[in-house]
Amino acid sequence: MPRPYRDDPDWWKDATVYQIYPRSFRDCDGDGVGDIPGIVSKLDYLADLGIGVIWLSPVYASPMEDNGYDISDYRDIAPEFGTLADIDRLIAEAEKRGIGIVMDLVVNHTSDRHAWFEAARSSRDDPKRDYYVWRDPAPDGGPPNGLRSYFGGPAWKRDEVTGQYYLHLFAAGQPDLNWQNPVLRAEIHAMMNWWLDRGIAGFRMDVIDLIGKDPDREILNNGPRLHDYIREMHRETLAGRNVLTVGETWEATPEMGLLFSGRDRHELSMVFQFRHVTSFWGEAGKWDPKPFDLVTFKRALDDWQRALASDGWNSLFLSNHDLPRAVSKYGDDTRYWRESATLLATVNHLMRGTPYVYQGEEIGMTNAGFTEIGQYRDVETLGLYAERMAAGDDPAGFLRGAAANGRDNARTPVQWTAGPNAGFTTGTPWIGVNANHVAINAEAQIGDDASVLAHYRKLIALRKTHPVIVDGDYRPFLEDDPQLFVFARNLAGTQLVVVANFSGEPAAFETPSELEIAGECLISNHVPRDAVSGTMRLAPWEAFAVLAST
Ligand code: TEU
Repeated sequence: MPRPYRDDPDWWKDATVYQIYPRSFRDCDGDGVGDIPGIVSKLDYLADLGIGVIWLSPVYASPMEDNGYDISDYRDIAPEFGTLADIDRLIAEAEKRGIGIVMDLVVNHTSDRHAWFEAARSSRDDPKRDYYVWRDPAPDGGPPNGLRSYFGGPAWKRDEVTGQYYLHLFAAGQPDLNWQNPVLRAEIHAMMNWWLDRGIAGFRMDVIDLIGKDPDREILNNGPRLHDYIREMHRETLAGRNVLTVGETWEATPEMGLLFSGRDRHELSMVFQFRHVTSFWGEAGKWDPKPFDLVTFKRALDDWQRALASDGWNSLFLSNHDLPRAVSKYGDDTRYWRESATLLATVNHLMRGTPYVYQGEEIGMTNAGFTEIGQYRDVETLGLYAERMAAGDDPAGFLRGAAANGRDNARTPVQWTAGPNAGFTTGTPWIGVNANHVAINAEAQIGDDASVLAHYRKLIALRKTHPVIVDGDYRPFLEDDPQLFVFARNLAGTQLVVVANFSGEPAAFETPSELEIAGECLISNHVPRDAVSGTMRLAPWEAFAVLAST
């Protein structure tokens, strides 16, 4: 099959992206850690699912303080994951199946073991010193200002050799790069071109909205020169190559989304926005979750749909390696597990944008169910736990927050079979396997037409055969309804109506007159429905989509 991304500059609009967190995907050599040969061994499974792109979380050389988001060599692979030859084989084998590989570009920071940082910290006069952000101590000898690390504690660490502090917005082993330095920027561009020349299909850009930061004014996201840097990056690396780029932008507003992804902006294909996620974080952030409410959730998504209606492009995702499992967060992972997992997929895949599936989501994997701090491996969870306990917080309260929103929820091994370690490894897994793998696993769902997996396969196939799913405009209905998620997509004489009962209770849906149609049931997780009309009685977590000519 030809590479889908060679000719059409917008090829990524009808593709579905599958995210792999390599450490937890599949282990081939029995060391308990997933690896690149493990990914190659599952390419047929992924091709069968129908995805067009794999976004690979970092596989580069790394001390693994943050599972590879701390890179010590951008041009090498971590030995536990494999070799450069393995990645070349992955690119080639994926390409044979019409799948492009998108690499994770982590350039807000490196590892403190990167050769650049080792040189930089060696003396104040080293030519690489300015690749990082160094400041003198405050008059009292403490950190230069009050910036905090996202992983707990101050964002500055004093380096004994030179007596200055360096900035680390994440772990102390993740020093921030200084994007104000043009030589550093040129190094990054060269590295990106080196990867692009290897035949990858694009980049997912880690915390890219932080690179324009002004640490002295404590401006982090969306700093003054952010768009200049991205446009320069585009000019130097992406221009003329039909690749997919998606920026991780926690603080982007819908208006900023248009700046990042607008047609003539020459920046990115799309960004990940997080308002539908952070709307349910409390005062103390993710560790203090707020109850879900559908009206707020719909508003967050609809605002982005509206803002990017005629220019720019949305990414559509409900989960990733930093978030809890979607079915546990937004659905019901016990009584209505299958229904709610398929409802969430239906809604996510049928909005306007490129859908993302996080590994295991397609089989309805649930949160980890960890109850003790010793089960966690995540640097963020452990860092914040230490910080909160030192401040005298209640450990049980923290553990409740971590069980709801901690990053390890999404990092338990992919459940391939009902067998030992869910078929992930023959060794000892680096993090606990969810006990529910005996019921929830890929093997049990392959060949079952009523499975969550079959539902994903169907949704992914539908976007390839129905242009209205890719190009149709989006119109929300019943925006204030706390139970129903309803929208229409329209394109040149066709209308697609999507109706979802986002609750464990039956619902009565009074069809608005604009949505009265009779046609074909494209997908359903309950009884098939080929019309939308009158008062419809919906089952708990029922979702369906009807397509008709208008
Ligand atoms: O995530 C950025 C990020 O901001 C989240 O870790 C976030 O800070 C946190 O969940 C909020 O509580 C990216 C990667 O996706 C993540 O895995 C990395 O740890 C992080 O950047 C550093 O590279």
